[in-house]
Amino acid sequence: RCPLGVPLVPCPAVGPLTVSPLSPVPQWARGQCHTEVSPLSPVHLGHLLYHLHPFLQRQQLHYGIYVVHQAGNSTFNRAKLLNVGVKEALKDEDWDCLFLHDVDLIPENDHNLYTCDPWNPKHASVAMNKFGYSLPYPQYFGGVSALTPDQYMKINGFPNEYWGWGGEDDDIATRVRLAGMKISRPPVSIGHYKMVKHKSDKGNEENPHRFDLLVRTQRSWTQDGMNSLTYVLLAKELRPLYTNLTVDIGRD
Ligand code: NGS
Repeated sequence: RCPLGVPLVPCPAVGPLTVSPLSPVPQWARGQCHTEVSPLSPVHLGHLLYHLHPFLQRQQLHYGIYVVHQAGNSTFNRAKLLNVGVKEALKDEDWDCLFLHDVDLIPENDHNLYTCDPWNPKHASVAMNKFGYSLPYPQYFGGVSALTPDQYMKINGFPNEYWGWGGEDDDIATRVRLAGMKISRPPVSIGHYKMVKHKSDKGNEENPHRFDLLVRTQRSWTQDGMNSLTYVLLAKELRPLYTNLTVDIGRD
């Protein structure tokens, strides 16, 4: 597990990267957060930061990156870690855009602007190398997304109840629809991402309950999300290249 976890990058072991894929959250131009989450090694975070800082600087954005680490050995919970990254990032600054970013995805095109669509939640990672640079299915919302704080609260944030791999991104796509919005996307020629290879993550095994949870989204989304988020922040360190959050989010 990573010794820490986001722009929300979630990392097992010490906590999440709310980039986390847990995540550190990069934020820019008067407010954008990057969050990534995922149970990945510090090597992935190093790669991401190496590419992301110059990328965001070329776009002349004011930003911050928050990496969210999931403390302990409980099953990974990407979406909850991202909620934590957002909550903590918004305590620091009045960010106007939140990027929720997996730690293993590197943007490949400078025209992929890390800004929010003022009208609709944006799905940025529309063309990943692992899917042959196309969407795997029309409603896919995984990888990298961007919402204004208003949009994030309108969908009640991300679900807290998906422990393990899969389904949470589909739940989020459903929330967007149920909240009366649409998914906005950059052109496929622009939303290119390279996934840094890794084996399947220990502590992030397939969630066997994900299909049961997904059929309940319509009933659960107003009760499960930012308005029900609980966690214990174990550490918040301002490092030179990112803010590192280590959080106890409980267990399944
Ligand atoms: C779907 C998953 C999503 C996942 C997507 C891509 O089947 O959470 O595959 O997965 N939905 C469910 O399991 C319900 S990937 O190829 O990146 O491992 O994001």
